[in-house]
Amino acid sequence: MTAYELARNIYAEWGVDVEAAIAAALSIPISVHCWQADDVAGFEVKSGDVDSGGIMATGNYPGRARNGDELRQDYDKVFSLVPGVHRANLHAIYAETNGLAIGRDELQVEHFERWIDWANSIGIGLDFNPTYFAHPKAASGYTLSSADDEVRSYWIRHGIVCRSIAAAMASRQGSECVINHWIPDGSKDATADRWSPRARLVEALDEILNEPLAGCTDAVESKLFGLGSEDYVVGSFEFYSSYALSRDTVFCLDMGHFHPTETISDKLSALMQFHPRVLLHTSRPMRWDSDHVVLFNDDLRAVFSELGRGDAFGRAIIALDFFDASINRIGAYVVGVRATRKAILSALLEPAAELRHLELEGKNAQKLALMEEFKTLPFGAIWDELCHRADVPVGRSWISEMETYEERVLSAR
Ligand code: RNT
Ligand code: ZN
Repeated sequence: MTAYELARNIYAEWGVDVEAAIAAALSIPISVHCWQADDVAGFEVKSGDVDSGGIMATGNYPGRARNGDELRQDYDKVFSLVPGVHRANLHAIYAETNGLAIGRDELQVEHFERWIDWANSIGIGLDFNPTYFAHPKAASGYTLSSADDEVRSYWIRHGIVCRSIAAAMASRQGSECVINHWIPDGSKDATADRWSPRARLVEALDEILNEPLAGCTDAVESKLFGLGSEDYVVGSFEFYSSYALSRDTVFCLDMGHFHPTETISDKLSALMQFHPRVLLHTSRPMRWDSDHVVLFNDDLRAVFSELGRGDAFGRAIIALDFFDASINRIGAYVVGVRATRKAILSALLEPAAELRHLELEGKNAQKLALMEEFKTLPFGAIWDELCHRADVPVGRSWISEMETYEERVLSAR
């Protein structure tokens, strides 16, 4: 008997259908962000230094992708090392404009033509994000909520052109394109007026999202604080949760956007009583919103376990959001994507019905005991089998592929 068969039998004794769990785990899409490949730099023709907009990649490991071809080459490598269905998640600053400086309010789908062709050629879907940061017009710290009419309307136009790009992507790929709106707006220190920026943000978003566009699924992402917006973030949790609910828009929760001891896993069963869908940014905050590479740790497992227990995988859109410039970036991707897929598989293997039943019966010691036993079941053998079926490297063997790619490709950049 193989290790997998043994493991499958052990889970079967728990009433878990391992075959069904593997198939389901492989079919859930993970949207892989493009910005780990180049430390959120983008391809824009830049004039001088611009403020990063409150997010920061640290490190200077060699091999950063410098253009679309290099980034797509990195994506191809990553996709060959991770199992299951994936999508690629682009930001507007990854437009390919042939060296021309194009205003963000003038971007068109033609600037993403090469991305769309590539995605279609490898059979994946694209998701999209307007880039409301790292730009001279974001230097004041305010974009869509700015009091300056000219600045605000520039960013409104950006949001509008990005939605039409997302709709065009959706029609070309034959699946929805999720477009996530995150703005850095806020204040470093004690602000006198927390009201007006929020009122302006409601209006600006209403203007951007006014027209329903086929295939374009809008999401809005909240945040607690950012670098340079420690005192006040306009788009807070309460703001966007309420906005999304009242405007039939998807609410996005990033694992790094809360107080250090606050977890998003507890929020899902509350929010999803009301929100039909949520977008998740899997990330790993360390002491703050540090965007470390996602690992298969308790936090991540708890998020997907909640989706499993609530039978809510079909209502969650899963996307990654981390960036570490201090290690091999392909390795960062593969570790993070594999960890996320592992957490999905682990959630689908959980004997949720039995645990619920024990709890209902008041057998709480038994429930706790089973939860503990579950942690040491032979999960590794099932994960390996999933990788094997998806025709990607099993176990540690992908590491040498990363090293070869570094030698041949990354070190030449
Ligand atoms: C920032 C948000 C946002 C960005 C990306 C690049 O705190 O998490 O999602 O990380 O859009
Ligand atoms: Zn995020």
